Amino acid sequence: MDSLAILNALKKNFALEPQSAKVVVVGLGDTGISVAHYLQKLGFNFAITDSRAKPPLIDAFFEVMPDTPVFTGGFDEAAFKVATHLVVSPGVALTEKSIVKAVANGTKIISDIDLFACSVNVPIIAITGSNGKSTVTTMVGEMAKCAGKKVGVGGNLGTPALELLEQEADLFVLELSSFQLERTTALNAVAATVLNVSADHLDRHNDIADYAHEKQGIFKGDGIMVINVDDPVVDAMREAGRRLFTFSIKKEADFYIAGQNNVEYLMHNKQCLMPLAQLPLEGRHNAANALAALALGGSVGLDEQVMCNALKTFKGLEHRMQRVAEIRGVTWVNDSKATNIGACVAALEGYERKVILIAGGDAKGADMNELTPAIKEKAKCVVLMGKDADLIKQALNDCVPVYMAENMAEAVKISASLATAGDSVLLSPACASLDQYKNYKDRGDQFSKAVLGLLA
Ligand code: UMA
Ligand code: ADP
Repeated sequence: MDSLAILNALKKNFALEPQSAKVVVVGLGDTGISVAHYLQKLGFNFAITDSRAKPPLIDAFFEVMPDTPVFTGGFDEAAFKVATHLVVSPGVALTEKSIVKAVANGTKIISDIDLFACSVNVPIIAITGSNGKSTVTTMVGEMAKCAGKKVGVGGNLGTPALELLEQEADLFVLELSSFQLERTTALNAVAATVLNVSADHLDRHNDIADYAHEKQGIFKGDGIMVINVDDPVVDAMREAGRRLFTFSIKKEADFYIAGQNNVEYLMHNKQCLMPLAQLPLEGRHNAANALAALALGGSVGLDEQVMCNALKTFKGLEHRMQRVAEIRGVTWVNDSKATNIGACVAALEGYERKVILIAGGDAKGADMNELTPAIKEKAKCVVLMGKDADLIKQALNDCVPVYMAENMAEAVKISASLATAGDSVLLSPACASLDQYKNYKDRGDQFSKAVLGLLA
């Protein structure tokens, strides 16, 4: 879209005009920096504020935009007072006192996703859910590439949406978090899905109903709804009069799984698309992800056989059910991205034989009792570490043997001493990693390093 059309859309949606707006970008992270570049290109007046004394990216930012006013070490009250618009980064809660005060004074809150939505006139596919977002987003991106489309893939996945505007695209695929959605009003995706809803981020949302409501925001507009009928919370989001595709791994739906002559197939409208066994990913939940991706790709007219070819060669993402090694008959699996209970339960459900589970970290306010039934059924024993290890131990109430570890090296050592040939050791923490690690990747890398160390 050209600048004039973008400016018109910003004016229409948010009364955001370079002549009159005073914009404050809240947060100097990846999102904040992408917003700063965007606003500068369009000729807006803006400042940036960040609650941290020295946000990690500040030096690099000043090298490219040395003249931008930046206020750190707290949100600048004076800047908020004169602001007409706040573009708030997803890592900053809208319940921050100074933001609540600004809203009460009439300041508009918008997100980078709002700015993005006002700046494109090609289809956007939008994906949220408690688990599977990154996998499905990447799958749909691969499908579109295989179909010869120029596709921009990003959002919560990693590349901020506004950075995707730097390259020409005829389709965008965005992973969106509840934090991004709760402050977005302008998105009208051509197709959108909430993959599933289970407890997560309850340290930022009031309760699971509030969290689900924010996720439901992805369906704003009139695009096709892709609905997981196996999840009652998602199923209840259907809207009368809207075009929708359903998917299920349990029963017949628009996209589903069915057996024919002892072979399970991914199906669409009673037609076999491909044998499920040709999907090269562990875990039944990945069949659900593949069906969701097929429905989303189908919504923009991608050819079904091309989409299936993309699925057959899909490598999966690191730190999600990733097989690290088989050592002396023991299989070690890195599922460090399981940062909530739903992901850990899905991982456990994929096993027929009981596993040794390494779990723990920051529970983010979740009720760890919800983990107990799956552990009781699928874990031979559990090795716990991190800030909320005791919470999990209490929830388990001795239903399986529990071992406590100080760090990953110790957790792997204990697991190795408990495992015998034929066992799997699964790192699927059900918790965030930030209490002990830089992020889930760091946690997964430390696991892999410790596991490979067993070979020495
Ligand atoms: N922060 C402050 N003060 C501030 C601003 C930020 O303390 O004034 C802290 C935040 O609490 C957070 C960190 O700085 O711990 C980064 O926050 P941010 O909003 O600046 O984050 P970005 O660097 O812009 O990255 C964000 C997403 N991060 C979050 O939502 C926390 C990234 O998702 C996303 O890839 C990126 O935008 C591009 O869209 C990451 C994430 O962890 C992967 N997301 C959560 C998840 O997947 O569970 C929601
Ligand atoms: P997200 O981006 O939503 O965090 P990922 O694709 O990165 O999703 O996967 C995160 C975790 O959730 C991993 O542990 C993965 O094995 C698990 N997972 C992936 N898809 C699903 C699903 N459909 N249901 C439950 N768990 C899932």
